[in-house]
Amino acid sequence: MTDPAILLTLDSGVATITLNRPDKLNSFTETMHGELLAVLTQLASDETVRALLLTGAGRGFCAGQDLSDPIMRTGSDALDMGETIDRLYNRLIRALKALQVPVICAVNGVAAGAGANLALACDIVLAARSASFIQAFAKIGLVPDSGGTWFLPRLVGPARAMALSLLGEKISAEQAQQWGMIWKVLDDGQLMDEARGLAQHLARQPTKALGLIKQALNATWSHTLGEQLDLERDLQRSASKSPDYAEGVAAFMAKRPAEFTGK
Ligand code: T3D
Repeated sequence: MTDPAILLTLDSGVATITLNRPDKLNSFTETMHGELLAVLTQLASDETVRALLLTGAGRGFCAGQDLSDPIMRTGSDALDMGETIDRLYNRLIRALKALQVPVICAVNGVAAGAGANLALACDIVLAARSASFIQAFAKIGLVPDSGGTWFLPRLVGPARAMALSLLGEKISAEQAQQWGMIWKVLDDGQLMDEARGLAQHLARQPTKALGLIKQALNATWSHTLGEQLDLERDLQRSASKSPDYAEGVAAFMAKRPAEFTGK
């Protein structure tokens, strides 16, 4: 029996997904896509889940597409990468970005190609000091996908996004942090403890409000200031009607820690 390509654990409101093809640096096969999408779909409708942590097994985070997978039939008429991008990678990134709960990525090793962009699609990205990021696409005659041409320029600016994409150069986790591509670099031995701690912290916060914050910040890129002010008004109206807002104010006034339910 083959090992599952995706491992899922659920604990105290935190879902942890581990990409689990360590001997291939957790690169994507069609099977892994199917398992990951199924898990994300399951989590999206599970109200007990209040934070998601994504990481990889072994020494890599994810090396993008498994170049030996049959769907990569190079030179064959049957190959329609537009179709596989639509059906697999675009669905994955859309499903991940649609999650209302905070998504933390713990990049435990190399993140290449679609693996790098999968990490960038997450809300808070932590990386081990030994990890690295590579827009590997141009090296094999492809174009960055999985949202890379959308995330990268917004995170690091157009000059760095262009050079990283055209050169396919590996950058270190520290460089990625200095450029604002990721949130934090941690010593390798501390990465998972910190990532779990962060996920557990977020799982105790006002989940509904966090979802609305994500909605606001994700919408900002295509909005004028006027549109964003209107959106903030609408989201604040919604947040202010939540039980967690009532609890937050009550706890503040009573000088006690808030006990948010996520509602
Ligand atoms: O279908 C579609 O829609 C297409 C979508 C495409 C999206 C993409 O992601 S395209 C980009 C694909 N990814 C790459 O081009 C990256 C290829 N890998 C590498 O460049 C290097 O492996 C790394 C820089 C990531 C890591 O280098 P290193 O030296 O640390 O490790 P390694 O020795 O190269 O790899 C370790 C093993 O993993 C090795 O297997 P072996 O020899 O021990 O049996 C290697 O072949 C395997 N591996 C690594 N990446 C992939 C892979 N096997 C299949 N596909 C991979 N992407």
